[in-house]
Order: sequence, then C-alpha cells, then structure tokens
Amino acid sequence: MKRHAIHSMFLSLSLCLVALTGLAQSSTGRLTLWYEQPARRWVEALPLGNGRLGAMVYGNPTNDEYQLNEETVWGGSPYNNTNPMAKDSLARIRQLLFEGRNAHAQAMVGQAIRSQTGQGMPYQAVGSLRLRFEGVDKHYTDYRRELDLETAVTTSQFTSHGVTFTREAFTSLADQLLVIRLTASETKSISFNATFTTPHTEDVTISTRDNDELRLAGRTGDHEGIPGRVRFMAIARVECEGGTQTVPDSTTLHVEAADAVTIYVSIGTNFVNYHDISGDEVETAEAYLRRATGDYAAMRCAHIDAYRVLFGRVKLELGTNEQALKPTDQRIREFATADDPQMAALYFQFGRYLLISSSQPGGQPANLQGIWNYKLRAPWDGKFTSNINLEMNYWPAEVTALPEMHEPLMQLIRDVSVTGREAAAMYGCRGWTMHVGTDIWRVTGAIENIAYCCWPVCNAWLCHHLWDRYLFSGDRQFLRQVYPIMRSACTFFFDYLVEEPRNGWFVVAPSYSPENSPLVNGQRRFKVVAGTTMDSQLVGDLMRNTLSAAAIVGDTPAFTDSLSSYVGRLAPMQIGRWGQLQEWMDDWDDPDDHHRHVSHLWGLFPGHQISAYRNPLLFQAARTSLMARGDHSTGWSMGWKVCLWARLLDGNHAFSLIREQMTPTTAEKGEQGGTYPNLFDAHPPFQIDGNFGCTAGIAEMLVQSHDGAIHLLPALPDAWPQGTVSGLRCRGGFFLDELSWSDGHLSTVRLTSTLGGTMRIRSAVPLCLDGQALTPVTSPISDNPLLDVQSVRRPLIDPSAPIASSEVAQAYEYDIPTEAGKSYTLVPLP
Ligand code: FUC
Repeated sequence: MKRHAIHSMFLSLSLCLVALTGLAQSSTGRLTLWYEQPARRWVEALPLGNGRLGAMVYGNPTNDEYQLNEETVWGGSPYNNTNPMAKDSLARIRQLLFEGRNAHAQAMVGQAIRSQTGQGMPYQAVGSLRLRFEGVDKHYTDYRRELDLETAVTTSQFTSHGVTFTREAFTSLADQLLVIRLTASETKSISFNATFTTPHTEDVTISTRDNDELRLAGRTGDHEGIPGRVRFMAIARVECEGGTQTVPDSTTLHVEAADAVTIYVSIGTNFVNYHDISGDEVETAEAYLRRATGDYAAMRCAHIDAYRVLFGRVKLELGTNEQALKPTDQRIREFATADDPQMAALYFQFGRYLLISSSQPGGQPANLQGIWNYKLRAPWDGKFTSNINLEMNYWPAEVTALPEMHEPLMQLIRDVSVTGREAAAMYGCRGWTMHVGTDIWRVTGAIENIAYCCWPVCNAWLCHHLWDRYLFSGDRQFLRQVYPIMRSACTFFFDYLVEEPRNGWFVVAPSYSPENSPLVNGQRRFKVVAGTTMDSQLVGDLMRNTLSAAAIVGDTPAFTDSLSSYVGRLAPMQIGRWGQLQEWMDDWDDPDDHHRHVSHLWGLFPGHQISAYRNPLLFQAARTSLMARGDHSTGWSMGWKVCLWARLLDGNHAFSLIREQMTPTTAEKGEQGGTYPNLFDAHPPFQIDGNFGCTAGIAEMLVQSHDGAIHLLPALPDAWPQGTVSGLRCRGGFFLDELSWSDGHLSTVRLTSTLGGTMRIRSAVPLCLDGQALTPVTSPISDNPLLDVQSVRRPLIDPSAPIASSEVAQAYEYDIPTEAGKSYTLVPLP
C-alpha cells in the first residue's frame, strides 16, 4: 500500500472512532493534547487563558486543582530604575573600551550604568482553587484528560463506582471568567469541598459569603525595596443543580450530592496602568462575576465563537499516521525516532493557541511564561526580558494571522517610548531607549547583572515590530501613529552613537552581544564592548525603516538627511577569519563557541538583511556561524534556530531543530532545552518564547515574504512530503488562502491581495496563472514598497559582491499585478 493511502486509512479510522465513542476517543489525532493520567506536576497540567486570566488544569479525580493567574499581579509599584551616574561616566567608559580595557569598562558600567534598584519586579501567581471530592474511588478507571485546541476547552473524564464523571473548563474570551462545569452520569453523585490556597502572605484573607461564594484577597509583596501595592481579589461562585451547599468552616464551601455544578471564577486587581494603581479589585472582580449568566451552554458557545474567529484562521495539514492516535506525552517521547508529521502541526497550532490565550488587546504582553506561573518569584521574575525573549513571543503574531494579539506589545512599546525618555536622559541623550528588560511598571534602566545590563538598543528591536506590522498590513494610519516612536528612537542614536577610532565607524558603546563573551587571547573576561554586529543590524534596521516611513508620513529634510548620513557610517557586517559572520567588530569569534544566543544572526532572522539572493557572501557567512554554533541548546535558542535554518533555506536542518526542541524533559533548570509533557517549551525551566519561536519557524519553512518576494515553500523538509497550509499572511497585504504540495513540490497556491499592488512570487518551480506561463522578472527589485523595502534593497555589504549563490537552488521570480480583494491561483507549469 502506498504511504499516503496508509495515512488516509488511519485518518478515517480515527474519525470513525471519534464518531463512535464520543469523548473517550474524541479528537484523537486532531488538534488535541491528551493524556491517560492526571497531571502530577505543573508542567503536566494544561493551560487555559484569555489573555488576562490564566489557569493550569490538573484534572485530578480526587483532589483537583485549578492554578490561577491574573496578568497584572506583579510585585512592587510604580518606580524608576535609571542610574543618575551614567551621563558623567560615559566618556570614561568609552575611552576604556577604545583602549581595549574592556574589563575595566565593564566594572564601571556596573557602578555607573547598571540600575542600582535591582533586577525589576516579579510577576506573581494568585493561588489555586482546590476541589477535594468525596466518594470518588482513587482506583478510578477509563481516565482521559484533554485540551482541545479547536475550542480552548479542557475536559477530564473517568469512571468511579460505575459513575462517569466529566469536568470541563475554559477561561472565557467572551466573559472574563474561568468557568468550570462538573457533571456525572448519575444524579446526586457530585460531592466536594472547595477552598482557595495562595503562596502570598501579605494581607491575605480567604473567606466565604453566603453558602455559594469563596473569596481570596491579597496584596503582592515588597521587592527590592519597592513596596508591593497590587491588590487582588479572586471570587469563586459555586452553583449547584440538585444537592445542598453548606459552609463547614470559614474558608471552605461544601457541596453534597449535586447532579451538576458550575463554578465561576473571577479575579480583579487595582492595577489600571503602569503609573496608576487606583482601581478597585473587589468592584472589578464582582463586575466580571455579574457576567455569569447561569446558562453554561450559552457561555461555552460564546467563548468558543470568540476563540474560533482567531484560531480558525490558519489550518496546517502535514499528514497523519498511527502516531497521532497516541497520548501527547508518548508522542513527545517518540518524536525523535517516529514519523509524526501531525505532531509538528499540533505544536505549531499550540503556539497559536498560547498566543491567543496569553496576549489579548488591552492587556499585558505575554511575559517569559505567557501568563502561567505558580510562584511568587518565577524564573527571571517572569519579566518582559527583551534581548530575545519578549520579541520572540511575537514572531508568530503577524505571519500566523493573529495581528490583534500583537497589540499588547504595541502598547508596551508606546509605554516604554514614554518611560524610556528617562533611560535616554540618563546618558544625556534625547529620544528614548530601553535596556535588557522591563516589568509591568515599564522601567527602562539597565537591569540584570553587571555584564548583561548595558544594552541600550532594545528600542531599535521594538521598533522593528512596529515597522513589520506595517509591512504586513500596509496600514498607513497605524504607521502615522507610531512614526514618532521610531523617530524618537533614532534621535536617541544620533546622540548615543560614537565614532570608534580605528575605522571611523559609528558604533553603540558601551554595549554587548547578548549575552556572550568574546574569546580574546584565550580568555573570556568580559562582555561589555564597543560596537557589535547585532548593534549595527538593529540600529541600521531602525534607521532605514524610519527613512522608509518618513517617505510615507513626511518629515523634514534635515531629519532624513541626518538619518541617511548615520546609516552610511554604521559599522558594517564583516566576514571573519574562518568565513563566519563576525559577532563583534574584532574577529574574536571562537568556532567552538556554542552560546545559546546567536545575536549576530539577527540580520538573518528576525531581520531582513541577509539573503541568499541579494548578498550571498553574507548568507554563506551566516550559515558558517550557525553551523559552528551547533543545534542543541536552550528551548528558545532552538526555536530561533528553526527560524534561522528556514531563512537559510535548509528545511531539513530546520526540521532537525524541531526534533531537538521536542526532546522530552522534566528538568527544571539548565541549558538542555526541550519540551515538557504539556508541550510547554523548556529552557529549562518553562519559558514560553521557545513555543512561539518554533511556531514562527514552521511558518517560515512554508512561506517567507521578507526578501523582496513571497517565497513559496522556501524550506520544506523531506519529512513533510505533502501538505496544505491556509491562512498565513505575507507582507504586502497578501493572504495565502491555500498552498498545497505533494512529493515535496508545490501543487497549487491561491493568494488574495488585500491592498492591490505588485505581488512578486518566488518559487522553485516555474508557474502559470490562469493557464498562462508567467514571464520571469527582469528587474531585481519589485515595485511593491511593502515587499521591497530599504532594509532589503540596501544590504550592508560591498555592492560589487556576486548576486547569485551557487549553493542556493535557483528560483523563479514573477511579478503579478493585483487588485485589492482579488484572488490569484498559481500552479506549476505542466
Ligand atoms: C536571557 C537568556 C536566558 C533566559 C533569560 C530569561 O537572559 O539569555 O537564557 O532566557 O533571558
């Protein structure tokens, strides 16, 4: 039997089982995470979230737990963390750097630039709702729990004493509540005690109201001398059908012999915005609770409708087989050796699920753990760490058709463009900047330790998100609104850039290449340097994008002339002694360096500066660097490498990184990344960026649009010989309605143009449109300014370098004039 026939046989078998046996087998092999046992550890529990509320669902038959989060529960209160000594020390630090006395410069950075306040405030858990069931035999049978990505609902089901119990839960995207529904196959079967627990200690009270409400109130702790002033209120209302409700003690509700129960959990805080905590947590929690209508089915429908509008936009089919019938934890364990293409599709869609669940308009961006954290001190405080992690969280947002989920990051950028004026001013500079991370109070000073703190280029990376969002949408009104933020970030660099003495290049100093130390004279003694490749890529990207934006929104010639002259004098990317792309201005790169950060490859991804077709020498150098860096690393590093290998047009290498990332782990610390049983990415510890990085990487393997054209199937691995993807977005306002391939080759593609304009297509096979062979392009530059932008047109290299790379497969390029609202179907030339 042919392989695809076997695939389809198993698919129909699984669909059949779904139809015949209901929940016990429902969704098998589809977009479901499922398990044959309850969660024993937090990284086995299943995450629910509506952007603001998060819950980790354990599905334990006898002692169940719903671990709770609310996105604004952070330690501390509004504060500033800049260092007033920075301005007066800058010249001396630079002098030390230019004299090659980096270790001295670094020590001075620790005194004069590093924030003396500390590391920033921590994101904190709320607590847990715990249900202790009576009459459930601990030897229950027929157990199954699942998270259905198509509905964003968790279910657990088991049988005890002949009664089948079912528990569902969702964090409503429509109604701002966690809703839990307990049912049983026999009446009068549900009895339990409910209470709250919390790790908090400040002003904590757990109480009951009447006989149907539990309340948990508390306040976040003081941290690094900043008083904790976020107050929270969690309310659980328990509504029974049948049975009785009593209050056995002041912190417990009891339900006896109910037929069915619905529990609504509402959480409010006093947080209004980063400088205002005058809200009323009780009023807020009570107001949300009033949305509990008592009609479970209607609330469930409203939630699923709101969720599907987002999740349903993208479909990815990579084929399926018998692996897809197995529990998720088993599939993770077997992924390295088994052919399980559906698992990659599941992982991709799980990333989209997590973004919808942790980043909703009007709320906070996804932090290091999204919104899911059971501790008072999450690893790295669960902050918005921004030398890779925060930005990586948003790599899938535009391309996987979740641009609304990008909005919380946009708001964070608006906020730090205001608070970041203090960070710029601390150096005596205009404009705004931010360093290695921020928290809910939007501090912008140099947090983290001495060697890691001084990285004043985060503003440029954040602005890249503004511009990229514009390239996808073509929304000029948005561009007009955010242009002043980009402009002001450039102004910071007009003042901060300094001419280095050897070549006269403009460099960022002091700075570092996150978070690596160069090997100088056989030793790694410092990180703080003048001018890194990543700095030049970031500042160059910011300035070129701002120039392009200025041409659209208008600005003074004085400003744009300055910009152009700075761009021309930035340190260039350089190719070093072993053919690598240099990480630093000096050729310090160590071929045995396996550091998790690959900062100098920013220009390859997420930047748009290194291309096989436009600057192949840099492309080769980037590949040499990445090969030397190796594959296995922390979770997020592997997620990044999936994207990088996709941009290097090597699908098999990208796929091997997906395999590496899927390495099962239970470790809580270290550099050996992988995946936990609940599909959370493991740095370790759990860090959500790896999930998002890999999701973006899978999209990049299927379509790219950063390099002057829409490149179809740029990095398809042998492991996915056939498949279909629909709904991905491309820059220029083009939608990939459907792209299918078989035997590793494109079979058909339909794209819709939302803005009109020229659609330049790049493909490995010659294509025809409406039965007509297309004529290959003659100009290397497309006339669509959203596809062919400054950053693509002006690579930072010697323009006389050859323009075709022998090692990269030939591609065909076509220009298709489009009309807004029309679709275009392309098929290979027969
Ligand atoms: C950066 C990384 C670490 C970790 C931390 C949260 O500092 O180098 O690996 O991801 O952020």
